[in-house]
Amino acid sequence: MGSGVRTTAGILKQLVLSAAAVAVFAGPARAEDGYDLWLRYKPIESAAQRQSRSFATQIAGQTETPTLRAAAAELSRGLAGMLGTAPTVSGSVTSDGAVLLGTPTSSSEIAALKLGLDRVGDEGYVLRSTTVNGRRATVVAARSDVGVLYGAFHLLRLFQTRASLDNLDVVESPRVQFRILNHWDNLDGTVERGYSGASLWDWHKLPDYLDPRYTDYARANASLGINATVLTNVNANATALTAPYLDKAAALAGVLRPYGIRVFLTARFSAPIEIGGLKTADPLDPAVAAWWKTKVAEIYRHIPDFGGFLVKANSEGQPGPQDYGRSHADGANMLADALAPHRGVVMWRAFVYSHEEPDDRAKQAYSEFVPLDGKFRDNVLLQVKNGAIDFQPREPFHPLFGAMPKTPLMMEFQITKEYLGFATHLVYLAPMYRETLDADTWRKGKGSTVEKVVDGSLHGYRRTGIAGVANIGADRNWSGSHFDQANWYAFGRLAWNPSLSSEAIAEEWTRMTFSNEPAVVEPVVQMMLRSREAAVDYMTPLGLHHLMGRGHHYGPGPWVEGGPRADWTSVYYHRADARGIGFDRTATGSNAIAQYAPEVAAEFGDLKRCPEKFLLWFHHVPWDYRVQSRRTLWDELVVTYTRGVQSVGDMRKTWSTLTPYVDSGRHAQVAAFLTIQEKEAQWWRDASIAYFKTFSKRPLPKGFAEPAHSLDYYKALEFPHAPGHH
Ligand code: BDP
Repeated sequence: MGSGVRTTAGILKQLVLSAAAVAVFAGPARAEDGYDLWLRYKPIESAAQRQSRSFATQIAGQTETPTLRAAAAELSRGLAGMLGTAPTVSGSVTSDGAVLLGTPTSSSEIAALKLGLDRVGDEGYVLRSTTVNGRRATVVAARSDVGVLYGAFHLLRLFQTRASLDNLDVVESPRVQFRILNHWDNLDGTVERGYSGASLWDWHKLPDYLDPRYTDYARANASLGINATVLTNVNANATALTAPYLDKAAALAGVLRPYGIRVFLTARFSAPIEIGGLKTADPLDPAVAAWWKTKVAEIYRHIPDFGGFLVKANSEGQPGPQDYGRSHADGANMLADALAPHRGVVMWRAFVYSHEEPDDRAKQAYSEFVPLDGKFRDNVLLQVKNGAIDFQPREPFHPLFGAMPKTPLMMEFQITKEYLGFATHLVYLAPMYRETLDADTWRKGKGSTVEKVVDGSLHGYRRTGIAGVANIGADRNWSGSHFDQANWYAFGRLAWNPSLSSEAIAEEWTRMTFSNEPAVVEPVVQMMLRSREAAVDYMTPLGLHHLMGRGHHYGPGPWVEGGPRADWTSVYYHRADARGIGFDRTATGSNAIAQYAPEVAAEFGDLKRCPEKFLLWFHHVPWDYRVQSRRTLWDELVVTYTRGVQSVGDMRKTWSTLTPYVDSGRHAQVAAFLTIQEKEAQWWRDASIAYFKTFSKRPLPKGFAEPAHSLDYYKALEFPHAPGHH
C-alpha cells in the first residue's frame, strides 16, 4: 500500500481525533449559524455571575396585552437561557429576586412606587432595584407597554454583557421619534442592493402564511428600539398599494405591532395612473388628490396604525411632481394632506439630481430643497442621506443639514454595504455614522452638530427620524455575514441614542454575539473600530469617491466613463489628469463649498486647512503636492492603498487567533470572508494604482510592489451577475 493511501480505520481515527479537537478547542459543540443574532442567551459562565441565580427567579406583573406578553416571554426566554431555569410567572411580587414589569395601569405595585414615569415619555422606561412587598425586586416600568418591552430588552442586555445588576437606576428614552428601517425589497422577492439573499417578505405566501421569522425580526428590532419599517423599495411599484398587497402588508403589520413597529410603504408617485385609471398624477389636480385620499383611507382600514409613505420622486427616473411642473413641496403636501387625518407622515427623500442639470451632482439636493424650507406641511419629514453624493465609504456631511431650520430633516444611513464591499468585507459602520453625526454644521455657531439637527434640538423640530437602508434578507444569518449584524445593531442603537460611541456599541454587540471573554472582546472591538478606515484606505483614500464598478458597484472601476450621464461615471468624480487628481468644489470649481456655513466653507475650501480625509473631495491637487506626511500626493495615495490591504491582513491574522473562543461554524465563515476581503482589497489597490499611474506617470515609492496585473486585465473583468443589482 502506497504511503499516500490511508485505511478506512485510519481515516475514521483521524476524524474522531479532529472531532475531539474541535470539541475541546472550539467552544460549544453546536456550530452556531448566526440566526439568533445578539439575542443568543447562552448560559452564563462564571461562579460570580451564577450568584445572580437568586436573581430573576420570578417574573411578576399582569401581562395581559400582546406587548406585555411579548416582554414577559422575552425575559423568560432570556433568563431561562442564561440561568438554566425558567423563572416562575405571577401577578405580583412574592419572592426575593423578582423582576416586576408593567405600567402604572397594568400593575398597582408599579403605580405605588411613584417612579416619576412622566419624564420617560411614550417609549422610555425605568429600571430600578427596589423593594416590593418586602421582597427584593428589579422593576421594569414605563408609561406604555412598548416602553416595558424596551426596558425588558435593556435588562437582558445588562445580563448578556455581564454588567452589574445591583442598585439599578436606569432612566432611558429615545432621542429620535422615527427609528426606521428602509427595506429596498421588491415584490418579486429580490432586494435592491441586498447581499443577504432574497427578501425576508414572502409576498407570495402572505397573508395566509406568516413565517416565524417575522416575529424574530420584530424581536431583534424591538431589542434596539427600532419602531418602524418601510416594507418596500424606494424605486416603488404601485402594485404594493392594491388591495391584495394591502392585505399582505396588514398581515405583516399584525406580527410587528406587539413589538412597537409600525409599517410604512413606499408610494409610487404615478400610482393614480398605474392602478387608479387616471390620466395624470399631477399633485394639483383635484382628482389626483381625491384618489390619494381614498387610497390612504383604504390603507388605514387595512392597517389602522399605518405610519405613512416614503417617497422617492423625480430622482433616477422615478416619477414625481416635477413631471407636471410642480415642486417637491407640492407633491409632498398633497400626500401629507391625505395622511394627516389618520396621523400619518410623509418621508420625502432629498436624494434628487436632475437629468438635465449640468451642475455638480453634489450641489443639486441643496439647490432644490433649501428654497422650499417652510413650505412643507408639518407631517412631512425630508429624508437626507448622510452625504451629498451617495453612501460612499467616506463623504463630508450633507450641506442640507443645518440649512433647513423650518423643515424637519431626518437622516438616511445605508446599512447594506452597497459601496463597502457587500457582505464579505468586514466593515463596521458605526464610526462612519458617528463621523456624520459629529460633524459641525456651524449653522448656529460652534457645536451645531448634525446630531443636534437630527435629534431636533438645534432647530426645535417637532418630528425627528433616522432611517437605515436595511441589510436584512432571508439568509440564515439575516445580514449576509456575521459581522454585518453589527451594522444593523449599531444603526438601531444610534437611532435610539445618537450620542453613543462606536466603541461602546461594538463592545456590547461583541459580548452578546460572540463572547464576554476579554480575549475575544478586546481584539474584536479593535478590529471593528479600525475596519471602516481600512476600507476607505483600500477603496477611496483621501476624499476620492464613486469609483466602483458600473451599475453593480462591485470592485474598482476608476476607469468607468461614457454611458447615459456623466455623473454616473468615475472620471466625473476623480478628474485625474496629467497635473493631478480630485474634484475642485471650491470657488474656482463647482463652488459646492458655498453650500456650507461660512466657517465650514472656509475650512473645506482652503487646501491647507481642508481635512486630508476630504482633500480630493474638494480640491484638484497636483501629484507632487506635499501632504501632511511630507510625502507627495502620489506617494501618499500608494502608501494609503497599501496600508488598507495590510489592515485587512491584520484583521485576518487577529481573527485566526480566536479559534479557541468562537464556535467553529461562525469562525470559519468569518475567516473565509476575511480571506476574500484581503484578496479584494489587493485588487482595489492594484487596479487603482495601475489606472491612476497612467496619469501621474510617476514610479511607486521605494519598496512598494507594482500591481500584480496590467491595467487591461483589471478593466476586462466583468461581473454580470454581481448580487444586489436588478
Ligand atoms: C443608490 C443605489 C440605488 C438606489 C438609490 C437611492 O445605487 O440602487 O435606488 O441609491 O437611494 O445608492 O434611491
